[in-house]
Amino acid sequence: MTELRGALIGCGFFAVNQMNAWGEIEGVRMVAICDRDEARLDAMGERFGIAARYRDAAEMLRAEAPDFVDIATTAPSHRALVELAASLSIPVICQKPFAPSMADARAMVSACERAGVPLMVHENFRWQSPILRVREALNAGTIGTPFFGRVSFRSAYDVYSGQPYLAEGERFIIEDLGIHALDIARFLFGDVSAITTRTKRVNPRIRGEDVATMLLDHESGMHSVVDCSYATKLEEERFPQTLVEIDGSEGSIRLDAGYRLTVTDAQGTRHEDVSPPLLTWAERPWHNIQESVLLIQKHWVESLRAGREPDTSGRDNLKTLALVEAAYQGAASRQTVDAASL
Ligand code: NAD
Ligand code: 89Y
Repeated sequence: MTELRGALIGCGFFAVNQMNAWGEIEGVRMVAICDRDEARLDAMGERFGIAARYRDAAEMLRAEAPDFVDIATTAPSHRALVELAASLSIPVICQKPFAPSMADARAMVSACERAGVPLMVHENFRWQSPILRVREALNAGTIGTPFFGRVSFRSAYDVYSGQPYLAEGERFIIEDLGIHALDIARFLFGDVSAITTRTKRVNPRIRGEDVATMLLDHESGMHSVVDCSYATKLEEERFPQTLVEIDGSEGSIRLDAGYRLTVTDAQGTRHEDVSPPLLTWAERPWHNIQESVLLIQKHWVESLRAGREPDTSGRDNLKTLALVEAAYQGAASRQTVDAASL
């Protein structure tokens, strides 16, 4: 097996997880890192023993010619960096949110397609092992035909201290977190034809919305509710658990707090603890997300080696991003938005 040489752009808050996960994947070596901010660049370099450090992404990619590049910057920089990778024929992973607009996202997908360059969006929530177990239970078919779904994320965890930009943008929860929940809804229930959205800002110290409730019409005919909040103070903080409800003609599935999976069907009710493992480098409560980073990056390596399109390719992610745009449009107009209109 030939070794894959990777390079990272963006040495901020979340990239540490990506670097830790790369370190666990056999046949991959991260050879170079880049950040405009020298202090962050050096901190990451020291932590992971990487000497090849660059302030400029183009300079790094030209000098190192890596087998892939992992972009862990925030959305405004994504288009220029993905187009740069495509122009140099370097396979590319890009963090979510993929782009600040559909126009940018489409341009990035086209640039990579024209160049024949694989592109995956780091849309990792569908790779959380509890969510994978829900899909397995659903695919087993014992609950019959699903007619209702709910994907719910409600918390009051302080995400602003680690990611201060979340408090500053005009858009917040749908673009940052709801995007994952919408992707999970697509993953479990299929593509969406229309979306109806209501939003609110509860926390007066942030600029965007911190509560969103969305009703989805799926192409299959089923309906689901995707709800998210960073203003929900509960007896027990659940961050970053996504809860799921599915009702079918012959039974139901619940992923409840504490990673408790319950399946009810003609055989009766079964409970299962589907808690994610605590990886050596992970820490609670982030371990659920951290495990999904490892799983999505393994999927990238397998897809790249096999010449297969990754499940959360740029092309696939256009559909999730379109739901984000449609949700903001619908929240503003208070109208149901046809997903195809985007
Ligand atoms: P951050 O601001 O802490 O880090 C981003 C880094 O990128 C900064 O150090 C910045 O200097 C650098 N940077 C920006 N543009 C650059 C450029 N052109 N060249 C070189 N360096 C550049 O951000 P973060 O909190 O780590 O988030 C990064 C992305 O990860 C965001 O899009 C966020 O939504 C996403 N994220 C994803 C998950 C997940 O579970 N998938 C979780 C948290 C954050
Ligand atoms: O940025 C967000 C993400 O993708 O997962 C959780 C998060 O870090 C805060 O909402």
